[in-house]
Amino acid sequence: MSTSPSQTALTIDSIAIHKVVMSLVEPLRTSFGLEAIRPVLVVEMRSGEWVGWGECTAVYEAGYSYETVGTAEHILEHFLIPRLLGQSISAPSDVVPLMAGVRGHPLTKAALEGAVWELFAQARGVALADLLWEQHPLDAPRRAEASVGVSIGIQPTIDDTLAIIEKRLGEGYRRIKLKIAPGWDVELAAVVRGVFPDIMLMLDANSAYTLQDADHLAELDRFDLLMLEQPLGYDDIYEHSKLQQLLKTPICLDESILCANDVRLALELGACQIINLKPPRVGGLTEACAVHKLCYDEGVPLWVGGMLETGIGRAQNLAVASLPGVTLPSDLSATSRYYDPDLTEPPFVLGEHSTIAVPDGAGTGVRVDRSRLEAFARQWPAAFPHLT
Ligand code: OSB
Ligand code: MG
Repeated sequence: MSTSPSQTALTIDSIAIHKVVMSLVEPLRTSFGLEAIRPVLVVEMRSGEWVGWGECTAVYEAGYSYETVGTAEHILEHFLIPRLLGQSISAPSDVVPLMAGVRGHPLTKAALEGAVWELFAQARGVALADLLWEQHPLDAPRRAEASVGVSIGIQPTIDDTLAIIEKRLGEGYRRIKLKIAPGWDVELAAVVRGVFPDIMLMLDANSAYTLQDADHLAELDRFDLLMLEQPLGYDDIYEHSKLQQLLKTPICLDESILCANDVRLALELGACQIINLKPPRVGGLTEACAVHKLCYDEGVPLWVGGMLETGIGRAQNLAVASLPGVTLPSDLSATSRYYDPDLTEPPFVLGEHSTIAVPDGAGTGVRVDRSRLEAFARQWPAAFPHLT
């Protein structure tokens, strides 16, 4: 490297999009649908000798978010990539104002932003986790491993759920999250609590209820839940503040937190007690660092959510989960639970005490396996002919 590490300026020379098909080892059923095969847009960004990778977490349908793979490709190709090509950037966060002229589309922007962060981590020869920590230096250091838990989808029967919980506890996961929906909630929680009285248990509704369900949701208070994630509208904060007054169970917001200011609003209104931080949902790692700093300063419990990312997005989420303000277990399980094989090597494995080690090497600590990238890309035309 010719420049001094803190003054690295990088020019974005090229950006390629790879369209790959990822088949989940275990499909996930949520209140908004079933995910089994995911079309994923992977961004490969080059600057001189460096390569940075990003992943767009938008999926086929507008279920979790209004963004889809189709909208993401359109916005990338016509509006975002042209704004970045040839630009010289002196810090990763410089890319945020370059994209600000395009409103919304956080999952799409995050794909490019993540690649820029990786470029800088590589060029500076530091771990992405350390680069993120430097964004807002705090009294506390980052952690060498992230505390993690596992998320379990809606199953055909409660007995099936019990069997999966048993298996996950056996694998070493210490925090269990169950997806719920109307008709799959209070009885499920009652049975699970009866069988596993002491586990760290939480529920995620993915916006499946309304404020009229408040009395029903209050029945969950008996089960000593760690939290109830996003019970009401995907874009709501106000009604969650009404619901939180009626519940003892802490509400955690996921879908409706799109930036640090949403966290401020939610805290001022008393809409939640816990924040789920998904870096792509807030538009990327720069805003993720801002959310983290706010929660750290305000003493708000925080954890990192997941959206079934490949190893590219998972490595970035893991770096965020290493930050000191992340105080609760994150939705980051072992690679083998999601994809086998994944796009990246080495796989993430579950360590002692329900943790995953945060890579120390330069960059994200994972490398993309190009032959797999190409093999998964070849599956696209047959799997998603209308998206070619
Ligand atoms: O709501 O947290 C969510 C997956 C896709 C979209 C939304 C969500 C999820 C998960 C998966 O809960 C968490 C995981 O298995 O890592
Ligand atoms: Mg959620």
